[in-house]
Amino acid sequence: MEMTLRWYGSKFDTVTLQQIRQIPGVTGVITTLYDTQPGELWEQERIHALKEEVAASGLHISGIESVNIHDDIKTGLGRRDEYIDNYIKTLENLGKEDIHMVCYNFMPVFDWTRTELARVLPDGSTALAYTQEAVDALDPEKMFESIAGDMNGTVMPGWEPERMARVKELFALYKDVDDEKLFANLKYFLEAIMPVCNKYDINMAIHPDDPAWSVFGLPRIIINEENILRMMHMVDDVHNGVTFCSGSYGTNLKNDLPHMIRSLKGRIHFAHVRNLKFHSPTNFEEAPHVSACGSFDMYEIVKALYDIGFTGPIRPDHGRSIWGEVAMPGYGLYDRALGATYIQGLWEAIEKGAIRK
Ligand code: DNO
Repeated sequence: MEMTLRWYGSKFDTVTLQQIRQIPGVTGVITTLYDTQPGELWEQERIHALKEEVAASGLHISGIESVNIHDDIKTGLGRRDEYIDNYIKTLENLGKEDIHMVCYNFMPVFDWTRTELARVLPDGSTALAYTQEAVDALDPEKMFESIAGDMNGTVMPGWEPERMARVKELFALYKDVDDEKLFANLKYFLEAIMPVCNKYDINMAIHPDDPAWSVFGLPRIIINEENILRMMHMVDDVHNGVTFCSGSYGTNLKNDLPHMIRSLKGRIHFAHVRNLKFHSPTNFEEAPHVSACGSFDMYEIVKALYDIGFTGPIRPDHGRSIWGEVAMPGYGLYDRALGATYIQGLWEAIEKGAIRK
């Protein structure tokens, strides 16, 4: 594995490349052209400039999170073929710049959904949190408004104000899209992009739906082992893989995370490792990465990744806001840096333990 950190680019992130470079063991960043819109073609020059900027700080680009998918592709409507063509050209440009991993999601309307961005924990830190009760009580059109005040002036991925202004229209777009339709549209997209992925050896890593169930009655398909295996088999190519995000699959306590990792051997191209603390099956917060602080056995999760021979980029995921840091919720420096060193500690112990046996 390679330890990485997500970085949104110097115009958008409160964390600098220099700071990331100083986190022990972190050698790469997972980044994006954050100001591009879904469906837009990424020019090679811009990718190249980003690559140079990252390289100048002594790091490199380990992958992209995300090249977002236009709603016409997810719904199978309108200009989907044109947007798929742009996606293919974007992948080609990434490949030419020697970038080989792309994370994306196929979630309708909302990307990841949390109902609180700053739940205060007993130690005074704040964390992202979710309760189903809050979602059930909310008009989806008010979802953005309900959390916007806690975004610390940042633009959160999937929660861009321009997109949120169109929520009603987006809901209308998905009105005839059910799980089967979404699977079919995903298949159509994957089949179209696999040739370019093969040509440039680009690993596509679909991000799970977060939370891993339907919200606001919208279809959500990347939620459990059965569905991801279906997705992998329907376009059976090694480049059609997944982002294993413990905090997303883990929202559903029925998902056995280490078991899922083992069943996805060879197709996990990217790992997001984080812990959650449950108060009930539908009320949880994003805990510090350490096992003792949350509900997951992080040792078992990292061990499963080690056991399947995972060699891709791994990143700590959302952190709490600690030590007074003001940043994009989930994406401050300090708690994620602690997460990065903790995960590396687990990895080292597992690796050395395995060698000595
Ligand atoms: C949230 C992230 C997601 C993820 C996308 C991938 O913090 O994990 O926004 O990046 O779903 O496309």
